[in-house]
Amino acid sequence: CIITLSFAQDINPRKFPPNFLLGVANAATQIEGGWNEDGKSESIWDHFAHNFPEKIADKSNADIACDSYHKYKEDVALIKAMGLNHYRLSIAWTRVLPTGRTDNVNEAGVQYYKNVFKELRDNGIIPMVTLYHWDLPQILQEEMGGFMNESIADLFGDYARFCFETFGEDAKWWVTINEPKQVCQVGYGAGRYAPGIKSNGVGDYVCAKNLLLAHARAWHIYDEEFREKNQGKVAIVVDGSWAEPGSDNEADKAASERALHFGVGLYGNPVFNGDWPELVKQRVAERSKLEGFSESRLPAFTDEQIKYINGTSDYLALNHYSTMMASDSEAPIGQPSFDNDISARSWAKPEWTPTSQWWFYDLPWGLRKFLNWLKNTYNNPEIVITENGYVDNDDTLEDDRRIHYLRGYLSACLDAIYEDKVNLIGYTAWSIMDDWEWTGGYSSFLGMYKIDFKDPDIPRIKRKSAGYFTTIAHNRCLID
Ligand code: BGP
Repeated sequence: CIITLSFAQDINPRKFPPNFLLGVANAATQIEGGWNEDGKSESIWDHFAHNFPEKIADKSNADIACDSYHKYKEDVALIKAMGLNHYRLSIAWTRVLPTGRTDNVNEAGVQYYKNVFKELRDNGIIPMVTLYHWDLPQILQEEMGGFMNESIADLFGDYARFCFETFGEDAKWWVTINEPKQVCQVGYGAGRYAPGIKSNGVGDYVCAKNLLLAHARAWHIYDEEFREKNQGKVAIVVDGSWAEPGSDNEADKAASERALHFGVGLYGNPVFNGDWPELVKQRVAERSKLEGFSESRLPAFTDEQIKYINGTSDYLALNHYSTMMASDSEAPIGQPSFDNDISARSWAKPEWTPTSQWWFYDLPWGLRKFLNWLKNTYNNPEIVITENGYVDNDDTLEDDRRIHYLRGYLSACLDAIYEDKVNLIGYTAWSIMDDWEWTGGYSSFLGMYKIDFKDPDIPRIKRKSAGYFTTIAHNRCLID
């Protein structure tokens, strides 16, 4: 990577393309703290952690978290020192619009984000802003059922317009909704995430439809009212593991396709190709019929809605952490659920080396296959990896396992760019520092900086991986 001539990347496939976004990501609930400070209201995750602590691994909450509400300057300084040119953060709906509606603006909350954007601007760091990283105002959940109600589309649209208007000069990269699969399938289907609604394969899909309408509403608002002036881009984040077929037989290959189309396709297909994936439509309809439902548990879109949603992601934003194996397994009829609709047993191959978490594998070839699948399935979109990182269950500073992971996954990105011609334009690591990991609380570690949550000063402490990522960012080249 010492070659610095302008044609460097032609002859050095370890160098990142000139405008490649290289950064780190985080989300309001997970880092900010100040959960009820200066007029912020309660979000569904505040409520969930306060009222059902037994659902959080260490019974913790995000009341203080990394205290970034007060320490944002320190965070930006770290990002700058690492040589990164891009930071993905989220706005807490509850901080700027405590009632969830635009008739009640919290000026102190708005000022906080203005300060963060100014800090980023002064340090030459490009913000990528997520509007919804899971923190619905609790009041909207209580008053209208959150994503189970179609009118969430208008409310989310109003919130999005408010943010585009208020922060649009600073932020050109927008993400509407982070990981809809987790919002709907885990929040409104399985009930393990806030708001904790268990609905057995019904709410999963009602939520998915309303969420896509909400996303599309925000995209159209940007397109019609702000694009010309601000020249930005708006996308939805899809997430998933790569589903490696358990064997070469056709049934396992079909199981892998099912896992991918139910996982990413449920949200990617309507947005990039129009409508739900065909195999998802067929499968949920068949199973619903056998289960005695009068119609499919997957609500249909009208032709108008299909048109409205199609084409509403200016790039494909992908969160990806791991690979799992998918093999065919027929789920019993009579127990409706999203997982039973997929009917693919997910597990690992015996030859894969386990990591600290049962579900987590360091298999960079999975990312490369996934990127190629997305390229082929969604007509070669621009792709930004909006999250990727190593989950540890111990908080060691000597995090060689994280370095190994980062090296492999970044290398897979470069192979995808130069060898497979995937239109990958950015990579965002999760994360700069340990944070509050939802139901994982403070016992799941993903940071390149450790946070000492027990110390009242909540210091950021450098791990070995921070040094590694800094060298890469400064050289804009993958170092072995
Ligand atoms: C994603 C979320 C992030 C972050 C991350 C952690 O699902 O968007 O907010 O929590 O997961 O990863 P993991 O689930 O691998 O611990």
